[in-house]
Amino acid sequence: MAMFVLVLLLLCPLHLDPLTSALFLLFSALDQKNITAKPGENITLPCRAPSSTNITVVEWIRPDLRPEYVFLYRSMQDDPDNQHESFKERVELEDSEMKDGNVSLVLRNVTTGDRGTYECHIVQGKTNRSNNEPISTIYLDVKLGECECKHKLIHPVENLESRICKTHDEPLEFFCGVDHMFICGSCKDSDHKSHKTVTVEEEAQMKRTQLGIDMNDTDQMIRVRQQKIQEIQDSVEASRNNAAKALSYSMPVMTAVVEYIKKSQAELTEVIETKKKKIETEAEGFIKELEEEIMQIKQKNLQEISMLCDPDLKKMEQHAVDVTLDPDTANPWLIVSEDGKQVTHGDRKRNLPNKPERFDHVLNVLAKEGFSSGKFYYEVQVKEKTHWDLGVAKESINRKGDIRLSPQNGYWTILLKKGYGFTANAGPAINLHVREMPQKIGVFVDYEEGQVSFYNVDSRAKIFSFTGCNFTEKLFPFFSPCQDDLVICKLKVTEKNLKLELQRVKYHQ
Ligand SMILES: *C1O[C@H](CO)[C@@H](O)[C@H](O)[C@H]1NC(C)=O
Ligand SMILES: *[C@@H]1O[C@H](CO)[C@@H](O)[C@H](O)[C@H]1NC(C)=O
Ligand SMILES: *[C@@H]1O[C@H](CO)[C@@H](O)[C@H](O)[C@H]1NC(C)=O
Ligand SMILES: *[C@@H]1O[C@H](CO)[C@@H](O)[C@H](O)[C@H]1NC(C)=O
Ligand SMILES: *[C@@H]1O[C@H](CO)[C@@H](O)[C@H](O)[C@H]1NC(C)=O
Ligand SMILES: *[C@@H]1O[C@H](CO)[C@@H](O)[C@H](O)[C@H]1NC(C)=O
Ligand SMILES: *[C@@H]1O[C@H](CO)[C@@H](O)[C@H](O)[C@H]1NC(C)=O
Ligand SMILES: *[C@@H]1O[C@H](CO)[C@@H](O)[C@H](O)[C@H]1NC(C)=O
Repeated sequence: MAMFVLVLLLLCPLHLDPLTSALFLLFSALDQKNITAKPGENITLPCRAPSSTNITVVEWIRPDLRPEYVFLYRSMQDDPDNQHESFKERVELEDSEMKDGNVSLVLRNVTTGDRGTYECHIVQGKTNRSNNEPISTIYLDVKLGECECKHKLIHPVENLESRICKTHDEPLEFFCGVDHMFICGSCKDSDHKSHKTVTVEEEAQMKRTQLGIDMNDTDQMIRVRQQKIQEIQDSVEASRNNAAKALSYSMPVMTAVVEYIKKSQAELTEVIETKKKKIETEAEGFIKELEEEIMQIKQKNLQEISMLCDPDLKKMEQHAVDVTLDPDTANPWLIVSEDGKQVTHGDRKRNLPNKPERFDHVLNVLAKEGFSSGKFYYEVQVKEKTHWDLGVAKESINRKGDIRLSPQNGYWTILLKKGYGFTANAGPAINLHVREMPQKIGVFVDYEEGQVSFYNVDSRAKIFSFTGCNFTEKLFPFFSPCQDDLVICKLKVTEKNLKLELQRVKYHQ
């Protein structure tokens, strides 16, 4: 970069042109034609052939340039192919017909680079080229305006020394294209004789041109990139606009959609809630109705059951028999009343003969009447008693020692026992649930059906039934008052039953 600036400074016309003008003053042309011109002028380099006949070749050359041709005419036409670049489009013969051997050359738009010696060569007819001396030599000097004062010319240049050849003390007027250095006229004619050299002005011009191209290229590249940036910015802007547009279009739509969905959701929720509530209310109503119906059905059932109870028990009562206790079977601690209707736990064990039919250990007693067919019914008062057994037993039961009451052992009984509750002795005991403790127990037996049923006489409700029994022996009413007493109720016994009973008693005895 520094180098570049230096070259620029060095080549800047403002500094150079006074220099070159000064150089012109320092130089003195030799024996030749001198022409002086100002830059931008059109000039004519005069040349006339010795005769006007058959000019076949015209060469205007600058011996210091490569290629050296300033202008070339041959084969009946201009030949620009070998022409030095700097003269292209700027030169032409003054008289294209070369009348009178007039081969003067017009040089347009003179530049300081045109300064130099020009030689005019011609070939006429069949003349031999070996002796081709120039027919005209012209030294062209290009001067800038009025700057001819030495003092004035030197002054603007600060370091003139750096522009003076160290070897020859001559101005560095040329640039050697081979060694890439500034040289003076003497250098040019000696060390650099075979080198291609150009004037400082030419070099400057070239550099300027090159620089222009480079700058043009750089400018172009910058321009391309700026254009790209602009395009991208435009595209971004377009995209931004599009996005904004899309947003501005879509936002209200999306908002509307969201609003719609929210509204729909709310509506749906409400509908569902309403439906749910309606169904719940309906269900509650139904359930209430059904529960009421259940209650009614239950009440009806209860009524029906209690109504049913009545005729049932009534039927049983038709089979009432007169039952009397058999003192011969009573445990020695028990006392049977005179009429055989009551059994009481005595305060002492009586001394009685141990008959086979007597319970010797357990506080039991049987009735005198045994039944081996038909149906019979009797009632026992258990009011306020806390411990008793009641039911029927078959004749062949064991009456000695401890006894376990169960159908397997020939007993079909129920038991109330303080601390144990109300149970049926059905092998494994079955707990009996009653609303209130019965005051009077009704016992009904259907021998053929194999049924023994117990009733609460006052509530006319069945307490328990042994069913499906296989009776094969005579059955006797069975009582166990424990530490208390039991009373057999007096029932209205039909004539028929009385007769039956008598038969049974007879049979028993
Ligand atoms: C060319 O010129 C030389 C010397 O001037 C002469 O000897 C020679 O014959 C010439 N050639 C022709 C073809 O004219
Ligand atoms: C050309 O100019 C130089 C220097 O100014 C001078 O020495 C020389 O005599 C001039 N030649 C003619 C032909 O005028
Ligand atoms: C030089 O010649 C060209 C072409 O003939 C013309 O256009 C131009 O004006 C001339 N320049 C000067 C300074 O006379
Ligand atoms: C050459 O020709 C041109 C144009 O015809 C003319 O103006 C000029 O004076 C001629 N030069 C000579 C030296 O005859
Ligand atoms: C003359 O040459 C200069 C420098 O090379 C250039 O800027 C200018 O345009 C040229 N003028 C003509 C009329 O060709
Ligand atoms: C010149 O050219 C003409 C026609 O081209 C020709 O007839 C004539 O002989 C030539 N003269 C010389 C001296 O060559
Ligand atoms: C620079 O570019 C412009 C336009 O592309 C063109 O007209 C001009 O001749 C160029 N200059 C150089 C020195 O290449
Ligand atoms: C009842 O018992 C008797 C005698 O044990 C037997 O022969 C009869 O098959 C039993 N009947 C039923 C239905 O169990």
